[in-house]
Amino acid sequence: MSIRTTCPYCGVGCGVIATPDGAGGARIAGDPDHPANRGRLCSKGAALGQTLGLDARVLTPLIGGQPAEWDAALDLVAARFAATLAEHGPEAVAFYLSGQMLTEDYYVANKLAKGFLGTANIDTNSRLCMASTVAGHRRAFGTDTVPGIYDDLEEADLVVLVGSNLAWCHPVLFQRLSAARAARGTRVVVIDPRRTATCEIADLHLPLAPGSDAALFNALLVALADRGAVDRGYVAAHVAGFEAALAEARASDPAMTGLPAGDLETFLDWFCTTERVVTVFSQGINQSSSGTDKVNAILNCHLASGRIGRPGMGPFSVTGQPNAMGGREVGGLANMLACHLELENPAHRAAVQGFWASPAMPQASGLKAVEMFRAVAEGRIRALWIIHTNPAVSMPDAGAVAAAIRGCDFVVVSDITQTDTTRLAHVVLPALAWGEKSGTVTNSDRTISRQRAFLPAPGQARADWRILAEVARRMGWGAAFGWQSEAEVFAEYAALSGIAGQLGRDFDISGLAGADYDALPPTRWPVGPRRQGGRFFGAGGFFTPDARARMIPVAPRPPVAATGPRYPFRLNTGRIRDQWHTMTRTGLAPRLTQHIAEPFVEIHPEDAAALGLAPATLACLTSPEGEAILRVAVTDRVARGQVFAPMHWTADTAPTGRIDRLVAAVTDPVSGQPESKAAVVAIAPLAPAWYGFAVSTAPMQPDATYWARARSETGWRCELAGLEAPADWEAWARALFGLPEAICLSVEDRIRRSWRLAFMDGRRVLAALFVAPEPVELARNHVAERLGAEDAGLLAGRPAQGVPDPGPIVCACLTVGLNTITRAIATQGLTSVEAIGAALQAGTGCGACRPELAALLARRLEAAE
Ligand SMILES: Nc1nc2c(c(=O)[nH]1)N[C@H]1C(S)=C(S)[C@@H](COP(=O)(O)OP(=O)(O)OC[C@H]3O[C@@H](n4cnc5c(=O)[nH]c(N)nc54)[C@H](O)[C@@H]3O)O[C@H]1N2
Ligand SMILES: Nc1nc2c(c(=O)[nH]1)N[C@H]1C(S)=C(S)[C@@H](COP(=O)(O)OP(=O)(O)OC[C@H]3O[C@@H](n4cnc5c(=O)[nH]c(N)nc54)[C@H](O)[C@@H]3O)O[C@H]1N2
Ligand code: SF4
Ligand SMILES: [Mo]
Repeated sequence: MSIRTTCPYCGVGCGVIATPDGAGGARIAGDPDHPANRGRLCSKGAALGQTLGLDARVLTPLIGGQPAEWDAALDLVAARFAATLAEHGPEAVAFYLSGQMLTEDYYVANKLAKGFLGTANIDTNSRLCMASTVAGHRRAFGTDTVPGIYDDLEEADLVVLVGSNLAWCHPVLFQRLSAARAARGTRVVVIDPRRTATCEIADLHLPLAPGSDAALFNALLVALADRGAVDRGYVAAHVAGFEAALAEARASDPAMTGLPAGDLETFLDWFCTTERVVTVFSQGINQSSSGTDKVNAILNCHLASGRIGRPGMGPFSVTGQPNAMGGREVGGLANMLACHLELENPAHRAAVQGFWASPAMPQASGLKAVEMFRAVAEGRIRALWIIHTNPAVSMPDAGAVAAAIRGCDFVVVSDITQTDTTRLAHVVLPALAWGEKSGTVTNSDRTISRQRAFLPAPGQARADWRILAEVARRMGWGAAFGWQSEAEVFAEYAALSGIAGQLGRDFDISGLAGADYDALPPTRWPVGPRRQGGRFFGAGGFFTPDARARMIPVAPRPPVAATGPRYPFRLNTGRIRDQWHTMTRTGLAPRLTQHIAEPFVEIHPEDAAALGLAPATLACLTSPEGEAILRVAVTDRVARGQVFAPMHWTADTAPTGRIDRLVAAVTDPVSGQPESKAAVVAIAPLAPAWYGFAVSTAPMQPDATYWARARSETGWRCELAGLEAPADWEAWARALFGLPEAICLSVEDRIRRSWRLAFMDGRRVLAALFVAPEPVELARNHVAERLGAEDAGLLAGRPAQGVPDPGPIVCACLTVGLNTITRAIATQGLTSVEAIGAALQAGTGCGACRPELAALLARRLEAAE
């Protein structure tokens, strides 16, 4: 039987239809009836079926790393939190949560912390993600309200993407925008220091200087004013602060952006002369020491031009995590209460406390993520519960954060698998994963969708909210935490939102309090007596005392860390197409590691030449905080003086690739959001004595200076490098593979000083290692596929003559390789992405690789000219 549910990855919130196969797996398809995706899925969503296995799961509670009974674990957690509370007060306990928790989980955690433990020290990874948008929205609108809906992207004539790599991070929205552009000629502007895959549909790319967005949007505000594009009527009726914001904008210097005058002018002209404009913004804006101001600089332009809350118009913050929006609604952040009520507003506080009949409520905001881990390090927080997030990897200054967690008196982590963070915990609690748990999430356009279980609960795993409620019961609050199902939790939350609605807040879903939870279709809030769904603010009605929006004067500020002789490069960080954050789930899908299988740093060709960095060698990056070793990707997609590295690798997958070890814990003064996109680093070549590539049917824990491992269809693959070559390669390889007895076939090439070793059990190849003094060149996917074969043909490193090597996989959905595509372009004379699709099917799945296909075509045409 098929079950309708929602994708657990990005904030697009695509509907998924899962059909269990009865053996623990499921067939996954896009839900044609879900308004977010209408049947589409991206490569990550489509590969969800490959992530359902149980072999990597934690399926019993662990105390001190040893399996334990639930009762023992829960008693211990309750006792330690109670003791810490009694001895050191509510400031000494803390929760660190996640925008990936379901709304019901979030509601219960928040009720326990704020209402019963009486601590406001409950913050979430949304602090690293959406906090600047939340703060910007609240300053401008009075509440954290996203005015628009997804349809606006299709109804706009101009879409400006600022600090958003939509093609890779919100692929289904990217597809919707691409289709609209093809159909009606929507203009697209991409504002990003880097030429990303998203630029493939850009009519204009503005590679502005890192962190200079506020100067750009100030220039836009001035242009709107000087060219008659201000909506005087809207401003007069619904906006306050126009003159002050404009005066401050006039004082700032557009030259800060470093953009060519002609390109800047084109942007200003397009924006001023187009009524239907949507400005999409994401982490290039939020993750900045001036993120809140940047958000307001964008909102200012939409408020001044009155282009907000009408079809095809508005500022549009796209959320990252599947329930980033739900977490904001339910009050996950240290300064919020549920339903967009404010912790520091006495009337709001009293309303929530009354509704919960709670014994204790904090009077002031708690510690925000970066401050929270500082307090952990300083021993001010002595009991910490981390749920559904991996801060030892994803927090800035991650080395210090890991040390703080390790040093804390008592740490509980709820997760589904072992991570860099669980390994530091006293107690690990096994949670139900996607497909097993049930609840609701809210996507970027305020649509609430159900996640539904379609698999049985494995082992002893339990739903996150039930674990929290069990601890609350053990602390003596059973009556307030006595729900029997997530439907009951949701109903309580919906009822509370009715009170918020009465208090004049935007978030009211009281209309869903009695709804049929099981059958709940995707529903956009609000759903209350005052209003239903739709857009906000087209006719004003802001949630400020005078119902007017506020324009905020913004003085642009550069990133806090300045580059200089010691750290000459600006390090930008972010995401890749086929991996999700710390890879605990996407890393299980072999199909998703075929696109990019190891951590890398993108560097401009001239910088690479000056540093003596050849493509595919390794570079050592050093910041004031730490060090990393990354594969060198030479590309002019980044500007000179700037480098880009992804955030996904961990101690588990590539210990020297943990990028947040380099990022300083510098934050925005208003939102507390860290500046994850503007670290400073020095770069030097690493000079390994050898490079290696290994495949094995079993996981490898190499003893090498550099390694990065990933799953393959047949087992594992691993990139390696070392500063000193072992004396005996065969012995070293045996230790690496744990194969002391296997038969070894080895080939030494004395001229190239390279080694190839295969290990067999008499019949099948179990493992192979390739070593060379320079980066090993071979057909990696081919070698990985041949593992397990009954001959050692894989030692050739590439397919036999006459059998073409598909090369690195470009289209993850249909597994089509680079070589196959370039060959077909050349031999079949293909000239369009559609023609490639017709010939090879590449790009016809999720479409996320279409920008790459277009780039291959462009390169081919260039070469032909
Ligand atoms: N494949 C994939 N998709 C994801 C995720 C994932 O892990 N993998 N994670 C999800 C989550 S939680 C989030 S928050 C979103 C993030 O989605 P995005 O924000 O789109 O992704 P990022 O790669 O973090 O950063 C976006 C861009 O900001 C640019 N940038 C850096 N500095 C500046 C600047 O000063 N100004 C401007 N204008 N741009 C700048 C970077 O070059 C980068 O291309 O993605 C979501 N979707
Ligand atoms: N340098 C740099 N750092 C960044 C960013 C950046 O752009 N650059 N981006 C930041 C942003 S926007 C974000 S959102 C964060 C993301 O960073 P994290 O939240 O730390 O990353 P995830 O890998 O998504 O962690 C989710 C964890 O939840 C676990 N999990 C999965 N399902 C369940 C479940 O049902 N229950 C429980 N209890 N656990 C579960 C997973 O195994 C995993 O360990 O990273 C931030 N860090
Ligand atoms: S775009 Fe991809 S990752 Fe995001 S919700 Fe849809 S299928 Fe999931
Ligand atoms: Mo995020």
